[in-house]
Amino acid sequence: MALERTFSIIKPDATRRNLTGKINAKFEEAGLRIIAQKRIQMTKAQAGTFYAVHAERPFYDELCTFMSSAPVVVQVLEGEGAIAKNREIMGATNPADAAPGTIRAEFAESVGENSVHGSDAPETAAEEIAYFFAGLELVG
Ligand code: DAT
Ligand code: MG
Repeated sequence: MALERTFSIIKPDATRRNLTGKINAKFEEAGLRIIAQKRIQMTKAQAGTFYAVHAERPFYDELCTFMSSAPVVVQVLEGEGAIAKNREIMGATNPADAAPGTIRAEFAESVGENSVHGSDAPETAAEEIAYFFAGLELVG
């Protein structure tokens, strides 16, 4: 399996509850390396661009309001098969369906406020990393 990079967000529901360290521990224990990380607060327009793929979904406005409601931690995770591995560590979108031990099973509050984002494919990972980070900020 190849060394990959994926993009991750620790969402407002998690930063509000001071869960950044506990979530990062899950990534590191699973062998993912945090090679870039910063705390930012997005505007609603910036969240809207990030989630443009969901623009036609009924929850889009609520999603963009939530994602801009408080600080988030944006990060790049590196490791063998990092994209799929991170999706496993995160668990299913709806915490009610998330496997025991996953971040969403342990921490998510609802399907909308579900603690973490993770890229779903190599193309989206590259686009999402480039939206938030300059190349020089990735220190692998
Ligand atoms: P994921 O974050 O697991 O990749 P997704 O890409 O389908 O899930 O959706 C992006 C985000 O949109 C998700 O993390 C939370 C929100 N969302 C998805 N489905 C939703 C729903 N049925 N109701 C409210 N928010 C939802
Ligand atoms: Mg997604």
